[in-house]
Amino acid sequence: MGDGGWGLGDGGLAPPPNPQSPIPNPQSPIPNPYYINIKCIFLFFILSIKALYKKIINMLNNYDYLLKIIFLGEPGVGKTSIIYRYLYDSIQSYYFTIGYDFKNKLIDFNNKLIKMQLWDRVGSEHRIKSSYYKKANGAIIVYDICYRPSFIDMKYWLKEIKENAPEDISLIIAGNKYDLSERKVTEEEGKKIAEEYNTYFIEISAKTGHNIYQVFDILIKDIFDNINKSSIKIKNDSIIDKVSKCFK
Ligand SMILES: Nc1nc2c(ncn2[C@@H]2O[C@H](COP(=O)(O)OP(=O)(O)OP(=O)(O)O)[C@@H](O)[C@H]2O)c(=O)[nH]1
Ligand SMILES: [Mg+2]
Repeated sequence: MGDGGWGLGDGGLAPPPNPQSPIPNPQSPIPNPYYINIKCIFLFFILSIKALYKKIINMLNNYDYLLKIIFLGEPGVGKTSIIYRYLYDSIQSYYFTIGYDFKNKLIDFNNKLIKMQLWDRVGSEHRIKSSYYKKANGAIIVYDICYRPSFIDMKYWLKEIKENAPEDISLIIAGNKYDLSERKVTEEEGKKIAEEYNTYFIEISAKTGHNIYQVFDILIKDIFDNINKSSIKIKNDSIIDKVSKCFK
C-alpha cells in the first residue's frame, strides 16, 4: 500500500463513491436538447443549400439551345461593359480583363430556352487561342467610335475570324460609346465596313444601354436563320455539331 493511500497499482482499494457527484453511465449519455436543436437546424440548413444548388444547376442545364458568342476588339472599347449592361443592366468601372472569361445567360427566344455563353477576353492580347473561336455561333466585334485606331484594327479581327472561326459564324460590328460627342468614326464608315465584310452593323452605348439588347437580338436571329438554312449546310461538321448540341 506504499504510503497508505487508495492507489490501486499496489493492491489498494478503490475510493468509495462520492454521493455528491452523479454516477456516469457511458451506455446512455443524457442528451442536451439545446445541442440537438442546433444540430437539426444546421442539418436543415445544409440540406436546403444542397436542394437550392441542385435546382440552380438543373435550371442552367435545362435549355433547348446552347449558343457560344465571342467578343473581339481592342482594349478599352467596352467589351466587358457591354456584357455587364446586357447581364446586369449596369456599367462597371474600368478593369483590364485578364485572359479569358465567360458568363452565361438564359433567355427566352420564340418560346425556346436559350443558354448563351458570352466569351470575353483581354483586347491587348492579339494572339488568341484557337479554342476561343472553336464552335462559336456568333461574334460581336467592337470598336470605340471616339478612338479611330480601334476602328482600323477591326480588319485584323475580321481576318482572324475568317481564318479561325466556323465558316457559318454570325457577325455583328458594334460601334460603342455612342453617348460621347467626340466621335472620330462616322456612322457611314461603320456601315461601309459592315457591307464590305457582309456583317450586321449597329451603334451602341454600354453606358446608357442604347441598342444593347438589339445587338444580341440581331445576332441570335441570324444564328437561327443560319441553322434553319439548306440541308447542304447540315453536312458541314460544325453545323452537325451545333445541331446535335443545340437541339435537345
Ligand atoms: N462613355 C462611355 N464609356 C464606356 C462605354 N462602354 C465602356 N465605357 C468605358 O470604357 C472603359 C473600358 O471599358 P471595358 O468594358 O473595360 O473595355 P474592354 O474592351 O473590356 O477592355 P479590355 O478588357 O482591356 O480589352 C471603362 O472605363 C468603361 O466604363 C460607353 O458606352 N460609353
Ligand atoms: Mg474587358
